[in-house]
Amino acid sequence: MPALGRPAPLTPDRFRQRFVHYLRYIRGVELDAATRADHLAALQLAVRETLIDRLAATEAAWRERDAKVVHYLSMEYLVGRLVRNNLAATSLTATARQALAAVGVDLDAVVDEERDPGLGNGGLGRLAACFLDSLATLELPAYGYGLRYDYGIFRQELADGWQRERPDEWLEGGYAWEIPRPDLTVEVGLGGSTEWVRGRDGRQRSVWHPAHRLLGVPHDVLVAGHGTGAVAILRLFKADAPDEFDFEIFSRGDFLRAVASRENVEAVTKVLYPSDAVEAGRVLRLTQEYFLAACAVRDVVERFRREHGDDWPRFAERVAFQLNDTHPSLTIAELLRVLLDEAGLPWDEAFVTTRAVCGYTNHTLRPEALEAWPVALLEHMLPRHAQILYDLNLRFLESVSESHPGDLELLRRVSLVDENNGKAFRMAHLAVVGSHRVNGVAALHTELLKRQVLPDFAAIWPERFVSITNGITPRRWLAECNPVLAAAITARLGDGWTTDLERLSELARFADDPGFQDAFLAIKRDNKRALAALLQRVCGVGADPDSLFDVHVKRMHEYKRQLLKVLHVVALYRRIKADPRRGVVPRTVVFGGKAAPAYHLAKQVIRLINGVASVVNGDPGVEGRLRVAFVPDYRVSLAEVIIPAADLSEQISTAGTEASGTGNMKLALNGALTIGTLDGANIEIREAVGEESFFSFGLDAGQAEALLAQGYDPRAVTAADPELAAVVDDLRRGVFVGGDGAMLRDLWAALMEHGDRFLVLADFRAYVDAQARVEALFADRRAWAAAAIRNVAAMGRFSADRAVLEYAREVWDLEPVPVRAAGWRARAGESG
Ligand code: 26Q
Repeated sequence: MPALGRPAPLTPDRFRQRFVHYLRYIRGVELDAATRADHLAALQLAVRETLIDRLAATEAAWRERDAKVVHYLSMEYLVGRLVRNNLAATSLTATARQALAAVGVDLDAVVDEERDPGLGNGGLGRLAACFLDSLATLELPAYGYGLRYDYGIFRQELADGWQRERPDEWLEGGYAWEIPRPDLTVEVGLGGSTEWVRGRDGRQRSVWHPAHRLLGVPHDVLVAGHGTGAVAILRLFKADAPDEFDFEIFSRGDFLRAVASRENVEAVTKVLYPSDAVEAGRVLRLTQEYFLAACAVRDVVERFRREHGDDWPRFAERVAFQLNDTHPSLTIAELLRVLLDEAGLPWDEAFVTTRAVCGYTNHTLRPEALEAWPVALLEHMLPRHAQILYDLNLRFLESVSESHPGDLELLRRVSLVDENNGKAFRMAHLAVVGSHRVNGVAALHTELLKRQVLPDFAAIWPERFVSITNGITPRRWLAECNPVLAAAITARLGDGWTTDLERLSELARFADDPGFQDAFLAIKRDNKRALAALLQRVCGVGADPDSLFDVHVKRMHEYKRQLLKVLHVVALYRRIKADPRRGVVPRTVVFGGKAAPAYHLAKQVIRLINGVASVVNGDPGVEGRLRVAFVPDYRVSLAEVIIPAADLSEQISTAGTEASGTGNMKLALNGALTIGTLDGANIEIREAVGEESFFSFGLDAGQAEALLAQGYDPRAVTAADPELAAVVDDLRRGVFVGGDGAMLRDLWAALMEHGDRFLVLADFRAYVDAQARVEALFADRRAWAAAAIRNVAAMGRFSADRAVLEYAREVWDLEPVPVRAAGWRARAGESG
């Protein structure tokens, strides 16, 4: 045990013993009969043992200091594969490699067996995972709370060029990283009614009698800090039915109903909603959101009570909650309920406490993506919470009318209840009223949030709004996914830069050093060869590693404008066809991303990309000058291969629509130059790397907004540009889908008949011109290498460590707690 002095160093020999032990006693196989899956599980368990030692040390340190702890609440976590990450964090990579080699097992092959837990959609979920990595690394006491979905984001297949969704059975065969905690199971109520009763103090209080009780069973995944002994705890709740649930009904002989009810309960964490578009308003989604909030609050309150009894004034000194978008915003109502009804606090005290502990991060400006739940639905599902929300609204509106007497319009606008379109609770308003800080995720985003989405709140509480630009963990997104580049950097800067990313700035000294340029280009070329092999394997596309690797990977969305990129590809193809001997910069265009299953236009774009790919790749006249690949099932583990191989990063959202972006940071950190609009964090990346190393183009947010407001005529824009007109006409005629003009008609119509709401046509010419500037620079290998190296050197600010430290200071008031007990230091021979 770590508490009893230094553990014996974990030698390869002892690691091998652990490995063989788990093979035999957990998997029940001997070495010679073990499969790859057995190897993976035994390896995971062997590493997990070290993480569990660290957990004990971490919790002891928190307890000893009586530390404040932040609880990050998110419906999504995209943690990715963990073997490589956890080996690196515990300094056990070399030990494990030797240990496995000694029994004839290749570590890299085992690592490749691991599945991605797809418990998220995209950026918001991956951000949560990066933040846990940083919290652990910075020794900031943290829990992540989430749901343990049986089915994560669907697996994407292609059938005739169309997206087809397949269930993601990520738990099949077990998930060795998780530690079930049935002893910490919590109870969650749902439905039923409320009743007024007179308390002993003579006051009337509301008592909730839920109709149903569900259980939340925690499953913990430990997130190891790098260069420290600390871990963060990712606690995922699985919905379960209490035993008596079906037993009562069962004993009445109604077996089928019993099964049905149990299944209804378990359905709550059955599947992740695969959408940040279209959906919403769904009962099951609201149930999921409440389930997360209720499990988290119960877990935190129980721990607080064990340690501090009912010393509620101390609650806000020990606890912070961070709401990852409005999805967990019922946390505010649930905490109020517990403090009022269970702790018996007066309203003002309950509210001041709730607001002091909660912080809200907004991730979207799109009005259709702002959550609003029908009042009737919430009253039915959570009658006591509905009461509390009405009380809260009343007090809030009273305070507003005191400071703005007579302004009824203002009251209508800021109310927690939208009275316009069939009464609904506005979750963003709840999150702002119930939090002491509200943050946007990039400077522009926060400005637009204050100006467009929540202007009245920004006027009432200007000090409540702060901007915290997103970041990414350089451990996963450089050290692990691009180890040779990382080693080249370490050779120049020494180590330590992965936990102090600003030190990358020292790399600028080597930008004009031909030796480092050659090394950089050779590493990039190797990464491109690895990606080319993958493209051959999964897409049947042969790519030349010397071509420009042009990468557009992210969720499929109109506002992200994959369509603009395809139209550019069509233009390039037309140029080659028009002038077959034309000298061009050879280019490989790589797309990847999932479309929400109900998102028709996004699915049409996937079909178009695949149509263009098959025509272009199948045309012998192109002679390798242009290749197009759509990589199916884009996910964290594929990102780790694609991103290190990119030359050019496509960040081309309509200005004012992408809150921040984080793929933009990952690509730039791996030495891709960016072609991008002045949107989200692109603006800050451009500022950091300098205008000459960033290919910006197109309308800015103000211009885009103005153009759409004043009315814009896509047909006139198209008619005025012959190349664009020809490209759009190819789309209309179905040239890339076998001449079927009907198939992608809606896509064409979105541009030409429905106003081109994302300004694809408006930005087309500027985009094509910017691509010409890209080609000119790419043709000069040394100039490109110098720019790309400067680009990497400028990425220090985009570490998730910086972002998390800003939250700790400006939102959570959280201090690190050193955890040094478990012999964490990387030394000769390494120790565990
Ligand atoms: C809401 C209601 C019902 C069902 C689903 C949802 C839902 C699910 C996922 C709403 C939104 C999301 C995901 C949003 C997201 O990923 N946003 C991205 O967050 C990143 C991290 O801040 C930013 O970098 C991106 O700009 C932003 O698009």
